[in-house]
Parts: sequence; structure tokens; C-alpha cells
Amino acid sequence: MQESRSPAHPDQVLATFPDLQAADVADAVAAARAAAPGWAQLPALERSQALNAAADAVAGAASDLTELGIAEVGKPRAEMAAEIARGVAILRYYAQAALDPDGATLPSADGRSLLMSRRRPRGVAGCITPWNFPVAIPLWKIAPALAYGNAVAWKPSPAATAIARELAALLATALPPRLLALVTGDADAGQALTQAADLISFTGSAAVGRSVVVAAAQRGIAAQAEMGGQNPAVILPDADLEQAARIIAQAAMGYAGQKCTATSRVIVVGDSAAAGEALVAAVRQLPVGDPADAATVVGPVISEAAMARVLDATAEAERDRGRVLLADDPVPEEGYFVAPVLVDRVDPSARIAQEEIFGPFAVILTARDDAEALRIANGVRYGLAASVFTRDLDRALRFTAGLDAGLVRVNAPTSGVDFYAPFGGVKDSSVGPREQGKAARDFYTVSRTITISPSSAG
Ligand code: UN1
Repeated sequence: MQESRSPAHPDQVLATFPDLQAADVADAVAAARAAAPGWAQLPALERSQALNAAADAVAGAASDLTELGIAEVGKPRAEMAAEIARGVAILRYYAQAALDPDGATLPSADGRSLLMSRRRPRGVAGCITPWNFPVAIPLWKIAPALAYGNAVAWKPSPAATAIARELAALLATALPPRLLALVTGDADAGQALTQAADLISFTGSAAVGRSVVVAAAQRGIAAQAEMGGQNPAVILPDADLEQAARIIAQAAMGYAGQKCTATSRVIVVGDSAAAGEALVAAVRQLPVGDPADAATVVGPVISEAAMARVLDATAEAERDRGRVLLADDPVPEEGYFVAPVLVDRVDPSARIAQEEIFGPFAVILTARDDAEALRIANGVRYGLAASVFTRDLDRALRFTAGLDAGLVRVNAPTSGVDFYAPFGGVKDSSVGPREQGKAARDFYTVSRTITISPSSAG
């Protein structure tokens, strides 16, 4: 058995659950597969209605889910409530998308036949999700999978098992029996799911994502993996510094930096001392503390190991002759709290400026000019989100064209996504097709080309 504990109150156990073995996972997938054809054959309007009913169920339980998310993954109240509202909106969006055209007709060679391409579901969608967005990420995979006629086998992160159980139970009230299977456990359960499902959608670490994609390729099933980031925010000399600092502080430290879209490198062209001061001041404005408090922006990190990662990165910065601008602000004693850390005078090639720390930790790097800032911004293996702060349209256009990232933002945070727009990165941040928005249909269905000719020459 495994346990999920509260990061703010580690004595509190939220869930105990079995680490399912390969045979259990195969059984769960088989049960979902048996339910899939009936679901696929329903009129799209009925699937749409079921997803709207699921949205109603999640909306009705919003306050319970918010409390559970605060307790289990330490997400501050305001963000957790907003995430659940986003989850409801995602369900409603795909309830509508289920009614979109499901193909196209094309001119036939003989002018009399019907030539069409139509999309149909792939079978059982295997969804492997992280703990940091315990409602939105599962729903932006599960909702399109269901809308387009698939069954789902979902393996949430062990650290978000309690909220996953609650969410799965709410969805089940609106769905046929066994169409949605919840598979609990760790990496082994995830691997077993990759061996059993008909497609895999993964969000999590780069190392695991890559192994999932390799395993999927060996089986010849469709896969998408959304992985890490080392996201830059470039401040150009003409930017509104205070506004940039406010936005970046939130993107770097909100939810203790535990988003793959969080800003972790601030690249300053021009006066880096002024930028450093503005950033320190802006980070200090963010209330750190109990995630249950409505005002909190920076809660705990997920585990003791995550805390150690941030502390090690800070020590490493000092060893590398970086200057720690911020690290010692007070935090609660109990729980996995670590104070926000800002470091400057770091070399862009240092490990702490290259790898994902996944905590409230950001480095400030300096660049002589725009060209160098762009080189530094792109000089990491990841390419998820990037932002640039400027009032100069030409510079904004040059950075927009030059930044190697799947999400590019001008005067806006790297974090935060629009569920109706395609989402994904480049380089080591993503493999496979985009998710969210209309892009999801391409992944959760496969196109068939159909020709229907008259039965006789007449
Ligand atoms: C967001 O920034 O709102 O795991 C979403 C993550 C990303 C999602 C970020 N896949 O942090």
C-alpha cells in the first residue's frame, strides 16, 4: 500500500491505495475496452450530454474538491478554486466539441462516388498525469478522449490520489459503467498502462516521458508527452520594470514554482541591479504560508525531496559564486515550506540555470544585448514557454520569431494556459502532437478514408 500525505501537514494522510500490478492494470484496461464500443456508437449528442452532466457534477462538488486539492497537493486556495473552474470549463468545451464536424468530403475520382475522411476513436486512452494540476491536466486529457468516443484508463500521480478518486467518482456519475478506469500506483502501474492502452497521453518529467514514448513507439500506438521546462522571461531595457517584475514574480513563485510553465530564468538586458531589486521587492509582496489561507500565493512544495532540491540549488549557486538575493524570508515550521529564492551572477551554463528545479527558485542572468539574450533564452534543452517584456513592437516581433518555445508571451507570464488553444513545447519539453483546444481531436481519433460508389453503372 502507498500513502498520499499533505505537504503542509505531513502527518495528515489523505489516501492509502494499492500500487497496482501489471495484471491488475491489464484487467482495468480490458474492462474499459469492453465498454468502449457502446460509447463510441452513441450519438455524439448523447456523449455531449454526458460530458455536460459531468461538468455539473464537478461544479457541484467544487468546494469539496478545492479543500481536497489544498490539503493534498498544497495548492493555494485561490489557484485551486480557479483550477476547478477551469476543469468545469474544459468539460463544457469538449461537450460542445463532440458536436463538431467529424470529417470532410472530397471530390471523388469518378464524380459519382462519395469520398470522405472520417475520424473515429482509437479505443482506450491511457492518461498519465502529474500531481501539480490534479484536476485541469486530467480533464484536458479525459474530456476530449471521451468526447470523441474513447474509453479512458487514468493513472494519476500517487501524490494526488485522493483528489483523483473524488474526480473519477464525480465523472462516473455521468458515464456508463467501467468506461473510465482509475489505475492507482507508481511508475510500474504507468508502465503497465503503456503496455495495455491504445494510446498514451503523458504529462510529467522528461525522463519518464521519454521512456513512455519509446515504449509506445515499440507497440505502435499513438503517444504524446508533455514534460519539463526551463522557461525564460527576458526583460528589455525599455520595459515597464515594475510591471514586468510583478508578473515574473508571480510566474516564478506562484504555487511555489511547481508548474512546468513557471519562469525559472530571468534574462536582463541593461540594468540588472535595478531588475534584481524590483524582482526582490515583487517576490516579497507574495504572501507565503498556509495554502488554506485565501491570500496565500506561495504554499509548500510537494515533498521533503522537493524541499531538498531547492536548498541544494541554493547551496550550488553560492558554490558557483552566484549571489543569493533572497532565500531567508520566514516560512511556516511545519510542512514542506521553503522560502522563495532569487539568485544572480549565475553562469547561463550552470546546472541550476539549465535543469528544472521545480520549486520557488529563479536565477537572474544578464545579457549585453538582445541577440545575446535570445541566445541565452534558447540555450537550454527545454522549450516550453518563454516571455519577453518590452514596449517596442519591433523587438517584440523579433523575440516572438526567435524564441524556441511552444508558448511565447509578450508582456505576459510564462505560466497559465488557455484550454481552448493548442498547448505544447519544443525540444525536450514535448514529444508528439499538441493537446488541448481543437488539436485534441487529431490525437484522440484516427482518420479513415471512405469511398462509397454506386452499385451499378446506371
Ligand atoms: C498552467 O500554467 O496553467 O504541468 C498549466 C504543468 C503544465 C501545465 C501548466 N503541463 O505545469
